[in-house]
Order: sequence, then C-alpha cells, then structure tokens
Amino acid sequence: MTTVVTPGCGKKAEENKRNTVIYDLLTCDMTEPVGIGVSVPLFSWKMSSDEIGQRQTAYRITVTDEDGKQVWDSGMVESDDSVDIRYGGQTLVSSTEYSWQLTVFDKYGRACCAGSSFETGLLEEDAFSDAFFISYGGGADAGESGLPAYRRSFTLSKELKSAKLYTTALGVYESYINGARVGRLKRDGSVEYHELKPGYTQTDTRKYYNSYDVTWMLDESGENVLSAVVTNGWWSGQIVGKYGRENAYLAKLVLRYSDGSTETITTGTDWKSACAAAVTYGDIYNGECYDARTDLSWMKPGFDDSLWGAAKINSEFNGKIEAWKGSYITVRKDRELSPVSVTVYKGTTGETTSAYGKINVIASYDTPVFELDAGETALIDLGQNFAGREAFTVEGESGTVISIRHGEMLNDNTGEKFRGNDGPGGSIYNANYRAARAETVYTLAGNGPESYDPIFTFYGFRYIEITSTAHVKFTAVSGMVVTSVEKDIGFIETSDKKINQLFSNIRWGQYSNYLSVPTDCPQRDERLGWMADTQVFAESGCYLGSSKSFLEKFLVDISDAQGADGAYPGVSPRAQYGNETGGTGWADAGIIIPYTLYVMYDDVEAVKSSWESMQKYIDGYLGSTNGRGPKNIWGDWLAYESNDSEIQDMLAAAYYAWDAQMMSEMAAAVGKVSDTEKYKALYEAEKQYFIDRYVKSDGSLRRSEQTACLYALYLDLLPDDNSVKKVISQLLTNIQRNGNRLQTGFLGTKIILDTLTKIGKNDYAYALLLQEDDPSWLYSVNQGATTIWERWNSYTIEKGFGEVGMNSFNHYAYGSVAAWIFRTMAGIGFDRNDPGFKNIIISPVPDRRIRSVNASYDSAYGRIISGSVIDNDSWKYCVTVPANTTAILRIPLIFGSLTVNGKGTDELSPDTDGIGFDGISDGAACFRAVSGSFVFEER
Ligand code: RAM
Repeated sequence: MTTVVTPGCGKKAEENKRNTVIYDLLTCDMTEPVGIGVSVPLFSWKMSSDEIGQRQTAYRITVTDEDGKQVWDSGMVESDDSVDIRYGGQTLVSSTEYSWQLTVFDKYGRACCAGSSFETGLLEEDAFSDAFFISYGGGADAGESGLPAYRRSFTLSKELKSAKLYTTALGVYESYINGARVGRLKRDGSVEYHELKPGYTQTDTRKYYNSYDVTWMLDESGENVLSAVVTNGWWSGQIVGKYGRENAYLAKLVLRYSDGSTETITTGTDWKSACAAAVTYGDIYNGECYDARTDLSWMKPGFDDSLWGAAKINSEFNGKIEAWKGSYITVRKDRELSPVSVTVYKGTTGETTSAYGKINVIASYDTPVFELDAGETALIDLGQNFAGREAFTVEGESGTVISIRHGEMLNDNTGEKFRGNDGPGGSIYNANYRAARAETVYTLAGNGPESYDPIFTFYGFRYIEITSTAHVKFTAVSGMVVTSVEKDIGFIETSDKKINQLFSNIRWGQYSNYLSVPTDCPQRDERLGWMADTQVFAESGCYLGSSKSFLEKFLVDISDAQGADGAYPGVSPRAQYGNETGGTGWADAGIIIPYTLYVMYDDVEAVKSSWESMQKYIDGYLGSTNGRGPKNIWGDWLAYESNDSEIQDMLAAAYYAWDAQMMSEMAAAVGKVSDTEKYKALYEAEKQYFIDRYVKSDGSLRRSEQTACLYALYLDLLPDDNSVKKVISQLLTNIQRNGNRLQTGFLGTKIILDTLTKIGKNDYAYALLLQEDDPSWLYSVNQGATTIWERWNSYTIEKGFGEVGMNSFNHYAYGSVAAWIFRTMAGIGFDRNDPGFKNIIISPVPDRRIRSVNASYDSAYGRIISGSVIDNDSWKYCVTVPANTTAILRIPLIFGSLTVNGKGTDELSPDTDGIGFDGISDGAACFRAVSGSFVFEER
C-alpha cells in the first residue's frame, strides 16, 4: 500500500483548506518494510503545514490484515507524539502484509489521514528449525574453478497466491530465481537489490535473514529454480580472521496457494551443489574474480542436475537467526559516478633508482569509450573517493582477462620514493591498502558487449587502473556507490567553496563508512567497527543521513561484542583487535551512541533496549575501577600534542563522568527515577575525582594540552568560576601559541568547536574552522581531498604521502565537525530537555567571512530550514520551525536594530505571530516560537 496523504479526509474534509499534510510514514524506521521481525512494530510520521502554530492534538491508528480484518484500533489518543508509537493490537501473524491507517487531528481538531503498510517476517522463535545451512557436498565437478552454487528445482502444483522467500548465509550471498537476482519489486516497477547480504554482525552470535515477496518472479506454469552463490564475506574472509571454515546458504520459501494450502521449500540435503558459479572468488578485502564464459544454464529451469552432488549440512553456526535489522545496504543510484577522465598509458618514462618516473601517456578521453591493448593500462578517475564498485561494459575475445586495481590517490610528480610514492607519477597509489588486494578480475565471454559489476565485495577508491591480456573495447564505466545511508537528510550550502567542499567530503565519508557497520575506513585491510570513530561521528551522521535504524543495529553488534566483565571492545563486532577492551573513548561508544540516538531522534527505544548492556558497562566494568574509569589504550588518538598517560588518565575520568551524565539524562527519559539520581551522584563523584587529581590549587589544570582543557570545560569538571577562567585562558593561549591551529586527535576534535561556542569564543571556533594550515579541516581540502582523511596531512602537496602503515584517505572521524556546522553556522540544534528536535534550539552564529549559509534538516518531526546572509552592515536570518514542534531562539545582536517578520521585537504577539520576545541575554535576543517561518533582520 502506498503512503497516500489525504489532507482533511472524512467529515471535516471541507473545512481543511490549509496546506497541512501528514507524510513520511515509517514502520520501525522504514518505509513499508518487508520482513519485520518484531511483534510490536513502531509507527512514526511527520506533519507539515504553512499555518503558524499548527500541531497535532491527537492521533488514531488502525491496522488491518491482508483480509481487511482490523487487528488494532488505538482509539483517539490525545498526544502530540509522532515518533515510535507502539503497536498495541492482536498478535501479529508471520509472513503477513498489514496496512495501517493514520488519522491525525490538528490544532482545530481537523482530521488529516494517511496510510502505509508493513509485512511481517517469520515471527516464530524456531522459524528455521526445518531449514539447514548447506555447503558444497563434493561431486563429479570437484575440479571446476567456480565457487559452489546451490540449486533446487520445483514446480508449482496449484494456483499461487503468494511466495515469500527468507534467506541468509555464512558469507556474503545472492539468491536467484530462474536466473534473475532476487530483489524487492517496488511499486513503481523498479527492483531494489540489497547488497552484501547478510551484512556484518558478530560472526558467531547472530545472522540476519532477508525477506522477499517473490511471487512476481515465479513461473506459475512450469518448473522454477531457486539458486544461490555464497562468498567469504564476513564469515570466512580475513576481515573476521577467517573465522568460518566453509561458506553456507540457508533458505525458506513459503508458497501459499489460492486454495488455502501451503508448501515450504527449505535448504537441506535435497538441494544440489556444484562448483558452477561464474564467480570464482569473492572476498571483502581482496575483491572478486568472475569468469563470464561459465555456462549458467543451471540457474534456469530445464537443466539436468543429475550430475550435481547433494549439498551437505553445515553446522558451524550456532548463533541466532533473526529478521533483518537496520537499513539495507544499497547502491545509491542518485550518486552514480561518471569518469571525469580516462588516460591510457604504456610503461613509464624517466625511472631512476630514487624515483619510479612518470606514466607514459598514449591517449586520453573524456568519455569512458576507449580501446585497450595488452601491455597498456587505462587509468580512470571517477572524480570522488567513495566505497562501492565499478560497473563496466566491454567487448573483446572470449578468454581475455581484464584486471582492475583500485586506489584513492595517484602517485605524484616523477614518482619520487622519498615522497612515499609506490609507483610512477600519474599511476594509482595503493600501498595504503596494506594487505587488502582489492582487485577485480574479469574473464570475457566474448559474445558482444558484456556488462559486469562485482557485487560480492566493495572497494574504497576514486581511481581504477584496467589492464587486459588482449585487445578490448570499453563502452561504459561508472562508479556505483554502495552504502547503508538510504537517504540524505541534512544539507548545507554556503558562499564559501572550501567549506562546501569540506561538507561534501564529510558526507562522502559517511556514505563510505556507514556500510553495514560504522567503519573506520573502507579501503585497507581493516574496515572495522572502530568504536571511537563511530561515537565521535555519530551526531554528524545523524544530521547528514538517515542513521537511526543503522545505528540501532550497531547497538546490537555492540552488546554482542561486550565482554562478560561489561567492558566494550575497541571494535564491534569483535574481530581483529577484539581483545583490546575498555579503552577510553572507544568503549564509551556503548553509552554515547544510544544517547546520540536519543537526543537526535528522540529514540527512547534505543535507550531502553541498550539499558541493561549500558549498566553492565558503567556499573559493572567502570564501577570496578575505583573511580579511574576506562583504560588507557588509544587516548586522544593521532593528536599533534602529547597523548601521554597523564592526559589519558584525565580523559578516562572525564569519560567516566560523561557516561554518568548521559546515563542520568537517559534514566530520566525512560522514567527510572532512582537511576537518574544515582548517575547524577556518580557524575559529581567523578567530577571531584577529576578535580582532586588534575586541578591545581590556583584553579588551572595540571596539563594545558587542548584536549585536556576541552574535556574539563565541555563536561563542567572544574570547581568554580575562577578555575573555569583559568582553564579557558590555558586553552586559548595554547590555540594562539599554535597559530590558531587545533592540536587535537579523534577525541578532542569532536568537541573543540562546541566547547569554544559554549565558552563564548565563537571567534576562535571560526578561526579554527577557516584555518588553512596544517593541521586544519581546510588544509586537506587544499591538498585535493574529496573525503575526510585519517590524518590532517595524509598527503601534502609539499611533502607527498604520510606514513603508509596507517594512512586512509576515507576516515570520517574528523568529520565530527559537521554537527557544529549545523548547530552553530546554520543554527539548528536539539534541546536535551525535549530531544529529537521536538523543541529546537535555534542559535545561529554568523561570521562575516561566510556571506551566506543555506541549510535544511529533516528531523524526526519534520523539515527545519534556515538561511542567512550577512554583509558589512546587515544580517538576515530566516528559519522555518516545522509543524508540531516549538523552538527557543537566540539571535545574536550584531548590528543596531532587529526586526522579526518586519516587526520590532516589542510588537510581536505570540498568538498571531507565533513568536514571542523573551528579552536580551548575553548579547542575543531571545524568543520562543511555535511552528512557522520567521525572518530576522538586523542593520
Ligand atoms: C586505526 C583505525 C581507527 C582507530 C584505531 C585506534 O587502526 O583505523 O581509526 O580507531 O586505529
């Protein structure tokens, strides 16, 4: 059922002339999900209106099943809640499509209706008790080079009503029906494919299954074939330390016939297997090999599989199999990349003992239509660093092998070795991938143009280099962006091109690193759920792209990875580095992420579901440290200043205090009164612990590194105003001494601009943001970055490449600045006391160097829009507060006079203008507003 939006339905339709609509109906944070695994779905929606002060006064939800039978009527609920409303009806039945109808009553009591749907997955605990993971069982084909394929042929015996397919694997898999890749048929007729299934979860603990309605894919009149191919993925690949021995597939196909009968096909020894796949190798780190000459008739009906052996049962996995959770990994078609240049080269010139020389260019093209001979290399620049894969169309003789290498950067100049180059100037640099081979190898079928893209792997790259064993002609090449970020929700454009580039770099960092789990980087032999990277970026991620269900899923990974002592590891799911647990700033992600979801999306459910795990960490693990807090492992990672044990001790106490503060707020949000007090007291105790050890008798801090000062100020860990003044002066002196440059690593950078804003030093914040020397955000922009780098100077035009051991060009941690840009430059902030932007803190701070700023943010309650223009003698700031929300505004008084929607502040009437003046405080005019659009002008 489509999300139909009918303003003013029912009796009162006539009256509702105003433009009030209900939109974005979500079930469990997804639009019309198929295969939800919960018995209590959550419903959300948004309201938009051009009427001042429009809001929801009540709602009513009814849910009906496939037969039109009502299974829930919430009745009229007087409430302005529209996020995560819990289902309260009859027990839901597996594999059933439900539709829900929503009536929202506005401030006049007028009705506004909309509808949506969801489909349940397999809700029974033992849903897969009759299905088994199957692996290759051996047989006559054992010498073949293809990966094992699995097939099961069946004939529909009666008229089909529906066919639902539930599948998962040990390894990354694809299912096919009659040769076609299984996907979700959308209402517009397009097919949505889910990539890299079943995604990354704690390898031994949990697998998610995918649900598809495949009725449309089956042939009712004859034989059908369900088949699958499974690759290493996050099961037997190096990324999980080669955990699993054999890859395996699991499926359950539920066929419902029109006569009411049901038939179920499940994986077991009645399935056939053979080394028959065209994919000969598939691995996350290393890439994919594909032989297009492979006869794939086995995927289709009519194939005689009598020579195939029986599949064997694989019992390596003893964890849980659950319905898919989180956002899907998909190809962002709206972000498909076309090459910006194609260069063909042959060999090198000018090689010396100290330099690789330069590539010897023989042709260049501005479209991806080109020919290539053996011995030549085509270098393609996709113009943007990203995670995903290439797609291409090629013609050539059967058996010709093309190999594709990937890189984020090009070697520079004449390939001087002392600059860190790993090849001739102009060729791909990928020494920073370390042990990840990251290569596509494709063998041509040779029967006319053939198209291909490797779907069992992903690369982090901007450039590809193609070589071929014989003459080939390419007619298309593109970059396919693979990500868990389903849609962008926050936008900013300013008059400053470099800031815009920075912003774009951060967004691409999110696409690239929100991929099944939040990763550190998408290219080298790592790509892991590093927890500090995740926590420092989480708020920015929630501003930029839809992150709620993605991070909620990660919370499951986090608690699966948690140790028996309550310590969270440095990476979740636990893989390589999994034994480094309880590290300051890394382990604390277990509390910071639920908190971030709570403040950004009003996600109380995330708090509730993580509560036990969070308590295990704070009460259990941290509680046993006698007040010192988490362990010193990485500290303020990659800081330019000292990151010694005393600094790390200070950070440990600060994070412990912060954890307590967040727990206290979250306890209040879920109605745990005694816990609220308990954690408040814990915060105070930790504050005292910090003061006793790190604040000197004159009030200053024992250490004046930026990160030490920042945490003390940000978390209010200082004893009195005098001490605050002293530490502010230590911080500012440090920044000045360093020429207005930050010296912070991952942990300090997250809070540096927010802290400067908090202490009223926005001039310093802007100075750091607009700084162009090393280290600074714009420094890497000036070095040509299209994503955020692991180090501020991962590459410099002056000196070349940074230390190869740890030098990612797509590491989003320093992108944590996006949250400050939204909050301060655009003025769109959440209110900790009424989170999820239900009440919005609008507090823009302009800087004359950035003439205009235009931003919007699709919050959980609707779209907030802000725009501003400043020049020498005037400033104009416009903001839209969405329906069913309120706002507190602080408008800095920069010029003499201020008007609001053309009126003086004293002429405003909250009733008619939707905004009331609250007076002046600290140089800003303060207001309270209901929904509406407001224009502030100063001259
Ligand atoms: C690196 C990762 C990550 C960081 C850890 C400590 O290997 O890339 O960014 O969190 O180290």
